Amino acid sequence: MMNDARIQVFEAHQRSRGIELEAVKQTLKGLKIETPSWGYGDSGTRFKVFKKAGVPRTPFEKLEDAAQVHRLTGMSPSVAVHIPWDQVEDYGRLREHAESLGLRIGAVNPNLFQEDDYMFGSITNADQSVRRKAIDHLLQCVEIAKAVGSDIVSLWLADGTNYPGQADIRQRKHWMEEALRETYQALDDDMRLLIEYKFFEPAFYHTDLADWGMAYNTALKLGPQAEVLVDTGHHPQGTNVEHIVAILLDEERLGGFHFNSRKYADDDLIVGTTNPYELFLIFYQILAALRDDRRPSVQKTAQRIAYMIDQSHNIEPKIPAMIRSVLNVQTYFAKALLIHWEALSEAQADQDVLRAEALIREAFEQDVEPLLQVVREEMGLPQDPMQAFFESGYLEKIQERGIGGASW
Ligand code: LRH
Ligand code: MN
Repeated sequence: MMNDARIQVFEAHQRSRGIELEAVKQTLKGLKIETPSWGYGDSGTRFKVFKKAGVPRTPFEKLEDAAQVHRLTGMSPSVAVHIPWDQVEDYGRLREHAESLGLRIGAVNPNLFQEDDYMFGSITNADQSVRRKAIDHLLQCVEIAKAVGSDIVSLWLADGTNYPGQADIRQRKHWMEEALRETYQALDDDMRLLIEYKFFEPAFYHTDLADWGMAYNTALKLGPQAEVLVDTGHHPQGTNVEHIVAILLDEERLGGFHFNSRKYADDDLIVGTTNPYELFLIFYQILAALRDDRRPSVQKTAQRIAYMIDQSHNIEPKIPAMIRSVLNVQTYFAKALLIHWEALSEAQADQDVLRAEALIREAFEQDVEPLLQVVREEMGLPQDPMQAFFESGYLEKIQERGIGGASW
């Protein structure tokens, strides 16, 4: 356990900053971050997929690896699945296996980007039979979500074109909306359809769902169970992602995140490793919305955001990379919880620009390690989840799986 002195210094300092630590700890204990089944498999770039020993060979083994992350961090009780990467005979058995590991199946992700038929698009394809095939896959994923007890279908469309003139962009939009309407109508009342946008790749001229505005417009047209998913790697350089988050929150259409980080394009690197301040500022906007008693429906939207990791660990050991990711999200969420909100609203009211900026940066600069240690202690979790993993012998045990596990 970290020496009490350091924790007492931290607690005294936060009290002097006017921070209510008990409330902060409660909020931190409630933070849940879903991990992606595909983050445990082999993955790579168009240049190379490096095969590693011990990689899970089945969706069942992916759940077993995910269970290690939850056991050690206490924050990842659900796993997102991708169909057909996680296709199984009996989804009831997959659900039971998850529950036997203390997990639940989270977002179900359809895959409309790996069939040859989708070369010119899936639900936007000019060929009606291809659109029908794609819609049937979406409807199958809605049924899989019901079978595994999931309330989220999370859709990313790779659809787009590579050259001007290649296709009728507006006609594709109508085919897309028609297909999503049919999918939306298949949802149960407690389910949500999350719409993920991306400004390019694999299409290199136009992408049918390229930015938050197109996803938001589509969600509005579908209905209240349709929301936007923000993948932090899907924006052009220079985009103010936390601004988009604030707008989608205020419009009550922010449904979830795919957290990762990037330096150039959709690099899918470990979240918080290249631009931690952006991650912190995203949580600043979310916590500001959570505290906004003037707008209870915005608070409700902020309370049910689905926090998910979406990364490809091309060279990193998979499970440690996932533990690192969850701990990074926890760290920057904790820093945002240490914002002095009263002082901030005073500075904003006084239009005291430098004071306001300082209050935000100051929270980012807080060392939250003592706080995280106390929270882990109170949750009965190891002080250093990463060290605990390496000492668990689990990595050695899974080497028996050999090389050639699941990859996407
Ligand atoms: C697309 C994406 C999408 C997933 C895939 C694994 O870039 O972010 O969320 O389906 O990665
Ligand atoms: Mn994503």
